[in-house]
Amino acid sequence: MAKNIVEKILSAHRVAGSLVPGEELAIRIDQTLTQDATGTMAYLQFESMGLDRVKADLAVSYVDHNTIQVGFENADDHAYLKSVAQRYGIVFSRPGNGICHQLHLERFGKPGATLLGSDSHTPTGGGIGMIAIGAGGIDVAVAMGGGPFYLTCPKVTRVLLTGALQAGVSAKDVILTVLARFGTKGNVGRVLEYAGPGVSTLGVPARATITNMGAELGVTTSVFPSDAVTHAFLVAQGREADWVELTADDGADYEQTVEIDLGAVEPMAACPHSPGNVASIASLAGRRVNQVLIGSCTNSSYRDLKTVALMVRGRKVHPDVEVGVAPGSRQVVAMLAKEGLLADLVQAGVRLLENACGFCIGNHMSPGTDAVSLRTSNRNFEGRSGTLSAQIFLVSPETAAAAALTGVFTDPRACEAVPAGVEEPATFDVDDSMFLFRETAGRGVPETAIVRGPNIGEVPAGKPLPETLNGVAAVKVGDKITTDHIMPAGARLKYRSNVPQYAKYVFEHVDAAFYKNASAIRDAGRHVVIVAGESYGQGSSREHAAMCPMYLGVKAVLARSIERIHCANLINFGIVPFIFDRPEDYDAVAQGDELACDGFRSALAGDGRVTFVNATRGTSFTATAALSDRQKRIVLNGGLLAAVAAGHVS
Ligand code: MIC
Ligand code: SF4
Repeated sequence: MAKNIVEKILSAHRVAGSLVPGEELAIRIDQTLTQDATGTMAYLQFESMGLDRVKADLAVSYVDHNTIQVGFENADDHAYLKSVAQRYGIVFSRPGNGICHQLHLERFGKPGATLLGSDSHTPTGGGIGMIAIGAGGIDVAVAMGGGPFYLTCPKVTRVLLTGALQAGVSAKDVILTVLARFGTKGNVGRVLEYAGPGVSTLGVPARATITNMGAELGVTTSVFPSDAVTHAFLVAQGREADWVELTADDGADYEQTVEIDLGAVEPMAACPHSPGNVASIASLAGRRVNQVLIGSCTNSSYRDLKTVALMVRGRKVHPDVEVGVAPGSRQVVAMLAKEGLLADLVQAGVRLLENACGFCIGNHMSPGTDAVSLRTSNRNFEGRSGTLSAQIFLVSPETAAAAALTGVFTDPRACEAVPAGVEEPATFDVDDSMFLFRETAGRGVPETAIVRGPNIGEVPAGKPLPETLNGVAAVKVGDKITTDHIMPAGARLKYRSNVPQYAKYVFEHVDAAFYKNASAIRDAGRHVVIVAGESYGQGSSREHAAMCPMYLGVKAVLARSIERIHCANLINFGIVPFIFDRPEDYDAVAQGDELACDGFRSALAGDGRVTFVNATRGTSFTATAALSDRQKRIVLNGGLLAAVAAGHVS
């Protein structure tokens, strides 16, 4: 039977379950990646599984998020991660090597393979033809140990690309166009498979920009074919042996096909405060800009930054705009330096930033009050930049550089500085010396002592689900609440390895009293309930957005809808993800309401439909947690680790 690319990779990796869209499927994972902000917890959980080494073909531990090192915390984390990597056979990417997704694409990504990463932008690997999925740290820990990854078998949408991009328009504008079409919610359980004659006009890093920001759609992942362009990229990286051709069979089936004419794509921006809030640059032209930041895992490749350097070459950045560039990897920095392009940036007045996440996660270069900041990154959630009142717009490198020069939103097609077209190099400069422990990868060095500084805490233990829910709606939030709202990063990022400390900041900018209220409810022996609107838990994969609420006594989230990765994280930490059976029942619950349910545990063991009695209002309503048998065993035990320890899931 004719297969699409998604079906080909999934069927080759299926270990259990069904390949019918909508049903539970378990797949073998070939490669894993972690980054430091999610990695410490992932490895603490891996350690608790008692294995002597990793079993996946390749496991890489990157350090790219917490590289600011104000105080001892980040450095403690790095030392812990390094020692774990050496002991268990994991490749360790030292701080300073670059951003996990850019590095993985350059040095390890393989067409046709599966990759699971504890970061929501792991789908960047789809640009090289992988099925690359973001997940919580514990799911990645299980995969590192050789266990399968469970997902809902996705529906596949074909995105047919025709034509070719105009000068000044690039991959970021394509994914912003896709976001304008699909929005950031309602795409759960879907994969986008790119196809058509336009594909061959895009280099691998451009494809990776598109699959990277597919995360903002809420899809499981996005994937491109592996073709002659992929071959050329792998040859240029000295990795020709990793290439295989991968295309959809003629007559392959898709749930849906949408067409995008690349020639009609215009320069676009995602306006505050959602990546789905897309407008054309033409409609914003002339508006003042205060800050321009170029980099992040979306747009920090050699091609992107060379384009920027050529645009500012021999010019000066506007005196009212602060401009920063953060390259994606050492390879990019070294090649820009060798070709004199770093000098072009510096001479133009650009601030050179570390090749790390930095500004993107709000722990660097927060803008001023009410500032307008143009960024090439992928998320502009309110407050993520570190400045609540800032207005963040997400744009292409070309649009960013044009604004850096003019001080206002400028359509790059009208900017004479845009170079005619920057090609991918025939050879990249390869230097893998900052990837440690490659010789012992997969085997490890068992005698390595694990380094645990005072910042390295413990994973909180989950408790079995109670028979009676004695709940209080400690907080009621609206639609599109992101994991940045639930568990802020930025200045708080350094507490990632210390749950009791980090838990103090749950909902910090949404309801500053949440920590106090939830702790009081928990300490009174009651259960904390979170009430939410649509698309709860958008954005990052950080399992702390489930782990810290669990620590504060949260037992249930009642929402209109919940996003995929966060929903899986809730289950993994013993919090039941309920969807209101009637969406209007959301309106009838207020913060502080007492929500009780007798037979809570038994109902979940059954069909998952539960009647909640609102004792405060004298009303009742039903909600359902549609869980697979495996997921039921996990929540009933109080989370994945507890379920594994009890021998109830393997
Ligand atoms: C993000 O971009 O939000 C992050 C920071 O990379 C997160 C991971 C994290 O919170 O550590 C992600 O995308 O999953
Ligand atoms: Fe790092 Fe930003 Fe990419 Fe997240 S989105 S991995 S913070 S660069």
